[in-house]
Amino acid sequence: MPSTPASTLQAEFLQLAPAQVQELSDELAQSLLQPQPSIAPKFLYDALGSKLFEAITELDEYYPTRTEAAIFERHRDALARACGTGHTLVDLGAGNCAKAASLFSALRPSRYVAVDISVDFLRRALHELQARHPQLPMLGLGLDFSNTLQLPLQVGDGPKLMFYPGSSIGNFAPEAAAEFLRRVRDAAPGGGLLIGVDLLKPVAILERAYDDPLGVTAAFNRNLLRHLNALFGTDFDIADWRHVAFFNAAESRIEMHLEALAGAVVRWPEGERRFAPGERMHTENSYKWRPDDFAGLLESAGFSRLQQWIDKHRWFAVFAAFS
Ligand code: AVJ
Repeated sequence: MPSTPASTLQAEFLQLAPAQVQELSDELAQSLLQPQPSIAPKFLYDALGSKLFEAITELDEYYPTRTEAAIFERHRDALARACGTGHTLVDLGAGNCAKAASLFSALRPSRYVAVDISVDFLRRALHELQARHPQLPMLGLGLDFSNTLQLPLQVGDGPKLMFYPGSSIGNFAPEAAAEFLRRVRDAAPGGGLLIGVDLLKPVAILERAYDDPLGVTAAFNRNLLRHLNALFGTDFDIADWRHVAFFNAAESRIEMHLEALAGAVVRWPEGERRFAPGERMHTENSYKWRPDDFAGLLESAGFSRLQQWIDKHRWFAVFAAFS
């Protein structure tokens, strides 16, 4: 009988503070009764939403993922020199874990901690990754870190490199982004942060990335309604809603909305809301930064010794920063 080598590890998995459905559904009901409801982008990520986002990252129009990957690839040695090796790599919003995995050989972490709200998707990704890296201790955390970044003891107390790629920081307005980054810093005392951020660029390029002709981003956005129906017992009819995405120059952000086509109505156990044609629900912001402004944001959150890497089109930036 073939025996498993003693050094082959099993990924550990923890689900933390599973979302309080009652609290969340009260919040949702309240929002749905506003003139212009807004729904937190975290609800885009059920298991299907995570798959649809993965499909988005393969679109020609969606430049962030491949531009960031090219920066990682091109500057892997400089990144490793800046960040050091042998730390606990904490991947915030790990998704399919591909970005972190691409840096394992350069960063040589001693431990990999993958955090994501989309628990089932993460669990599968992590088990596949563990099979490919049998010697690297891995821990999966099912956690909504938009509320808290309290990491459990299982993460260990080794030096940490926080990893927040993909410009997910773009979901936060500047003030909230600063606050979030402060929490990241507090979660890794004496450690570092490696973060990707999408940059300001011509509007046509931005809008095409968030409203692709194949309709994958539209499906990703509209899937939120399916997720809400499953979580909260709303009865959104997906056919009543269309995807809207545009660049808001005053706020320097892409906005995604769902717009009622004809009169739409949604009912839930304790209420209902009617929408006139053209009424919208705001589902996501994706802020676009100037490199200097983002450096200022990192500093205002208490980070120092900043380094940055930018692609030749100046579409995307990767920063290393230390607490
Ligand atoms: C995962 C938040 C980085 O803002 O580009 C992609 C999400 N939304 N297409 C982004 C997203 C529509 C993405 N982030």
